[in-house]
Amino acid sequence: MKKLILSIAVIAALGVTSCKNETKKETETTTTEMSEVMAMTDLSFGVRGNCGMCKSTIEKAANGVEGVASANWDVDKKKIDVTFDDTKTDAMAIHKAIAASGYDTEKVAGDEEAYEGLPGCCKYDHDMMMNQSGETKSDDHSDHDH
Ligand SMILES: [Cu+2]
Repeated sequence: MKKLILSIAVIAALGVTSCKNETKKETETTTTEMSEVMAMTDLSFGVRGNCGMCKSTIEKAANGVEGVASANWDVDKKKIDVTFDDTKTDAMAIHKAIAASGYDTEKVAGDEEAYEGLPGCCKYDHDMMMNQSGETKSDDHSDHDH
């Protein structure tokens, strides 16, 4: 019982300190435990956005899809890395969830109403380059005919 009270106190103390700067942190920390146990698919694709607020909106949208274990959007590369359980969801569902939050992905255009509701700093340029890896994709098998 004493131990339980102690751990609650520790959690409460952590909560207080971490809430000072960021309020949306908890969504990122709860999703990592199961990723090693199950067969997970890693996926990266381009998503347009501007800033840290975009990052949290985009990642929240991706994490909101059932089966998504982690999502990390890179503000410089305009690219998201997602890990998901492919028995529960698929790439398209993640594209659509991000688009519904107002952000363009490589495959799905962002929802216009949601885009209009974004804070001013987040109203990204629709012509922005996505997936800026700096590397050229080496699709060796892309030149065959279907
Ligand atoms: Cu933003």
